[in-house]
Amino acid sequence: MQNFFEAGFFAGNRARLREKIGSDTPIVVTANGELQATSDNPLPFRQDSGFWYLCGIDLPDYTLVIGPTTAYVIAPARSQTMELFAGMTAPDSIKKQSGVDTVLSAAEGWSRLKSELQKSRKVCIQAANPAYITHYNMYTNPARARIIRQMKRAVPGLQLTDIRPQLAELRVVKQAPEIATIRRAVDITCATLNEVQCSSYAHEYELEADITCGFRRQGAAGHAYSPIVASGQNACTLHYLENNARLETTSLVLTDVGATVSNYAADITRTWSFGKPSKLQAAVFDAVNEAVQYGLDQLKPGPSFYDCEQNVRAFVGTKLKELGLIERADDKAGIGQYYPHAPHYLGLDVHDVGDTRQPLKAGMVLTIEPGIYLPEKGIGVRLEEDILITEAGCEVLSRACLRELTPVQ
Ligand SMILES: [Mn+2]
Repeated sequence: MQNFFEAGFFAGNRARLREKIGSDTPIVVTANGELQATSDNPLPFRQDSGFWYLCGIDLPDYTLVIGPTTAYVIAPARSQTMELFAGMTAPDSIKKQSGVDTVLSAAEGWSRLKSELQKSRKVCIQAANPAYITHYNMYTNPARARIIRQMKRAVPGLQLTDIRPQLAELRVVKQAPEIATIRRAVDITCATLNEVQCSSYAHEYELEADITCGFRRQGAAGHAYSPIVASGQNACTLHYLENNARLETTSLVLTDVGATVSNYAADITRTWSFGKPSKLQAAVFDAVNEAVQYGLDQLKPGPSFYDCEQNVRAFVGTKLKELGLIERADDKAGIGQYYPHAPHYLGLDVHDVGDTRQPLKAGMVLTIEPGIYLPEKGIGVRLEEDILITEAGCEVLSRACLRELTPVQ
């Protein structure tokens, strides 16, 4: 798979971040650590997106220090046994990938960083998430909290500045190599979905297996997030992940999947029918399909993503009223019940960073994903397109993917 990222991309990101922060305070950013799955077996490693954006190193436990003029990388301390199992990473490959010329051992790097922090008394960091995010019912990677503790212990009274907002401002507008990479991930996802939509299956997991196969066969690293293959009523559980049910010809099937390439995500949803759709299934599909088109007409530089999304919601309201599901088209609570989504950008994180209230700008990548869910009828329809904002309006990156209720078999 072609790698679109050269050292200059990461060096540019470091320079832009330094400029945005507007001070000489050292910036210290840590890689993620490995998380345990079972005994000595880790979960698949996923790099911290902010760390990757600044140096392109895809390995655990490295530390990046960006000083006022130069940067250096601190390698993790590893026992000989660990190196035997995990393999050594040559400093040269790290220099080449990141464009950072200095790679220091753990001992040397930490002693240098400590003396720099003792002088500056201040450090810029990506603030740590809480260890457990109650809203998501999810533990977070402890690497950021760990490095913050380590620095505070080394330099009592150290002042921390959170750089996540500045980093998000940079990350939300995509550069050429990022757009090329997202395009690749989206193309792979489209080609795979087109294949599976024109095949027949007896179970959700068979469909999932062919999607996974399609992604890997075309060189993607895998799924950007856990794939959702949900038929009938299951489609009304927005993050249904079991993917185990039998596929009935009377049910619609919803797939929400995205390949990942160089850590960038695609995120495409299609809903289709294996048999002849019922009148209601067809009507709900048409309503959602029209909402997609309505959304695409809104997206251009100028208005905020949030405002565009509000307009799509209002449009879905008129459709829900036509379907007889709500009495007033402006019934916000009613719309929210059928259409519970929040808008999101797309990038290194599938729900990427960036303020949705700022005006849209060329280079932003986002998705539009209207859906209507009727659990009592066993119908869930969602359609999701990946979109690049351009000077002239927008480009639907996922346009190659069929968006039909009954794809030709
Ligand atoms: Mn999405």
